[in-house]
Amino acid sequence: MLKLYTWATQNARKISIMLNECDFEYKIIPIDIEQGEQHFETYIQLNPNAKIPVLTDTELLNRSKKEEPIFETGAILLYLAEKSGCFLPTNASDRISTIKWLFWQTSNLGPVFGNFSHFASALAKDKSVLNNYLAQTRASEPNQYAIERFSKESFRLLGVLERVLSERDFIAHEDISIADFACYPWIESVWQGLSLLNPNINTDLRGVYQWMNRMAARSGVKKGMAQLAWGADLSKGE
Ligand SMILES: N[C@@H](CCC(=O)N[C@@H](CS)C(=O)NCC(=O)O)C(=O)O
Repeated sequence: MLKLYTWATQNARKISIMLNECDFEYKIIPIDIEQGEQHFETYIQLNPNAKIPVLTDTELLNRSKKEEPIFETGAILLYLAEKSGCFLPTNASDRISTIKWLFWQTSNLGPVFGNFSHFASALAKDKSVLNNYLAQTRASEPNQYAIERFSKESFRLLGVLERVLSERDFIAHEDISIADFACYPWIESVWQGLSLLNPNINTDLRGVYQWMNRMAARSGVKKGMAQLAWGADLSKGE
């Protein structure tokens, strides 16, 4: 039995996409980060870093025969890829390419887009255009230096992907992989904000835009995105 301790955010959607793409059954345990539940002692025991998501698996036990919780989305994706035998190739070069792009996402795209959203969302006069979490945690006022720094770096990172995606259909190699699942929810969530800065984004970054459409058309991606869409009701548990 798999349990996903989570809230509805873009980091969490990487995992709900993977779970749906692999047809895994799983239960959602809501951790309401808008109410600070990530800081509860019971949750800190699962993730000392106090962030969602965490995955547990009754088949994954530690040396004391207790469930070993998995935190960090990159680690969760690798675990699920190994468990399912899907979306992480066995041949050495495609496998390491998948892993390197996965690390690229968690150490570049995620943090930079997160900072971009945090600072740029302070420009929104009407809070209701933002998701609840951003409305609650965004910078208190626009900081021009930070907005410029993180929007410039966001476009640079998308340019890195554009070079790759103008040559092939998916990020790490010819087939879809956990690297695509890691990048998609983040790019989907900032695209509209970035298009306010560059109205020609769909044509300037045509390869990335077409990849987004390819990703959005997949049924596992659709289900995973919908399950943890902003404001989704997680009380039903699946
Ligand atoms: N590097 C972590 C990032 C996780 C993360 O930042 N989660 C956010 C939600 S998207 C969170 O828990 N925020 C609550 C907080 O920062 O207190 C991962 O990939 O799992």
